[in-house]
Amino acid sequence: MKNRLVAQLFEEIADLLEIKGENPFKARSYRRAAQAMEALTRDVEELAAQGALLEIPGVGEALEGKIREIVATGTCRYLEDLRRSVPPTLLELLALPGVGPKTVATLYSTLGVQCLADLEVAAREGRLREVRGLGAKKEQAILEGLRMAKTRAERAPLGSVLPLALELMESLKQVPGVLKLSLAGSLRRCRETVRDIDLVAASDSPQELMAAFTSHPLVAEVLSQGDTRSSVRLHGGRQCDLRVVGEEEFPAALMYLTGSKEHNIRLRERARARGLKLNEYGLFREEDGARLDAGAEEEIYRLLGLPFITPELREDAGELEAAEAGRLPPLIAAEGVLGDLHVHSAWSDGVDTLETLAEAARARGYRYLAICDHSRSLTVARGLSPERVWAQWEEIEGLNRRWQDFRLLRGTEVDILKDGSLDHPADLLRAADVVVGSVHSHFRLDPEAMTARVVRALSSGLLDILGHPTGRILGYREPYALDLEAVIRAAAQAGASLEINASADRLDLKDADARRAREAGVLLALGTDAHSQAGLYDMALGVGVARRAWLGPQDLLNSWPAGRLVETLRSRRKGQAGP
Ligand code: DGT
Ligand code: CA
Ligand code: ZN
Repeated sequence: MKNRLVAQLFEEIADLLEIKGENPFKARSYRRAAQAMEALTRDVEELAAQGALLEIPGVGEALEGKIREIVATGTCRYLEDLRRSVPPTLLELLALPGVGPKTVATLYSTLGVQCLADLEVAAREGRLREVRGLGAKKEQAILEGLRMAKTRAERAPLGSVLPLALELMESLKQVPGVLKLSLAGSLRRCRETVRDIDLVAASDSPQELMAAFTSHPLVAEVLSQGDTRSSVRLHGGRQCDLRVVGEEEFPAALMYLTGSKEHNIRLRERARARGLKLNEYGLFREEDGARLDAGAEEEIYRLLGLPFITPELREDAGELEAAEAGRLPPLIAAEGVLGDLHVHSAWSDGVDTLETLAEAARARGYRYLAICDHSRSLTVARGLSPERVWAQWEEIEGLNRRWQDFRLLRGTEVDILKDGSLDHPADLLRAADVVVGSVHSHFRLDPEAMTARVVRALSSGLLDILGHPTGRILGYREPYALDLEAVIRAAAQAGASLEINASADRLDLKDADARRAREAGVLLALGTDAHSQAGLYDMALGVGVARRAWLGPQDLLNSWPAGRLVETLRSRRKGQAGP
């Protein structure tokens, strides 16, 4: 299907026309046709072959010719001419939030801005605020957008990289001679963002493995290739390094490449203090250089007088001291998560029915799934009125009669309004199985007002879980200005939980904050915020964050069976009048 291609090129034509300041109707007609192409259920190539392109809404004779050309050649002359008429780097500006073709046109014509670097200089020098139609606020927003774009290029969210890495590993495992293959680096430690993908393998035929690696379909460019180390850039831009060692060296190499660097340094000091030498090739006796046999990382730790330390804890954040003292906490594992406490259905802005979600949850082995659709103030997400929530809960009760070992929980994600009041009446909230409350509007309140807003919502006693407590979107939106310490105190006082939102683009609370919350006596709750059954997979990311926060089953609501969970939450909400 070339439908997407045609749509993309038409969007580009529209952008270029607007940037050039040409007749706005012309640009609009290309955009409309692009939208029609996106929505088209039939194959545009077939339509072209049948001479039926004019049946597509918004496509007249001028556009018909261009579609034919694109289908046949992958581009069209009109677009090529337009591309030549403006600096190609100008289109990169469109990736910034709040920067559309009109702004680009203004920046180009008044300040001569041709690329991101020009724009950054102009914004830093305060020249944007002088331009009519831009102003100081826009200048600030553009600087912020430029900064976020830079961090995105350097570090990608865990959830955007992990699937690529796993797919790559799946095929590399099949290569003859491969004995061991593992993730390493920050990805294995489940850091929320990663700079690159580090892989380590042990193999009998390294050349064959390297050849498979560098010729993999996910690879866009080979940066370097050798028998022990190769480096590639994947489609989408992420770098991936593969290190291949002998089987004997594998545990030490894996340990070294997993890091963190700080953890490694502490381990090497510890080895030295015991007359040993630890490096990426193995563990050796200092006096005669003899190798100490270690078949796995566990044995290296044991030879250093330590229990195994799981990769998520290897940050030199107290794990070595705790290991030494025999006080490493038991950590939550995927199997310990009995249910997902934050999921959206097609009743609001999700795509799947309650039944589909329930079956997907059951297939994962969950005992429960909390359906928490949006409340009415969130109109963009088709939020539910109280009446609709009651109706939904009735459907849930009906469905629940089907299962012995599984339960949909009657939940809601109620909006915390600007003043800290809640978007549903107290009687509805008291009757729920699970109440998640979240901020979805007025993100730019000053820190005092934002903190007071959230604290008031928590003190209502009607929230079980504060959803995505800081509101950040990885790589796109900073946490809102908020006194998190005060929020943690308020949650502790109210007996409410804070969410670890496991959605790939949030991971909110983050590891260090979740750990602090737990230390202040607050329980945490894992929720994927899934808007489709596929979103349930993000739980693995949330578990990674929880482990990095040193959380065990006793620290997470998700390890409670449904009965205890619902009874505890409801009895706490009982008799609360609300904010
Ligand atoms: P990243 O890539 O920034 O997300 O984080 P990492 O931890 O994956 O860092 P990376 O890819 O530079 O290196 C992978 C591992 O290799 C790292 O976690 C520990 C080890 N490593 C790298 N450089 C050094 C070093 O200079 N000293 C020691 N001890 N270990 C290193
Ligand atoms: Ca790395
Ligand atoms: Zn939300």
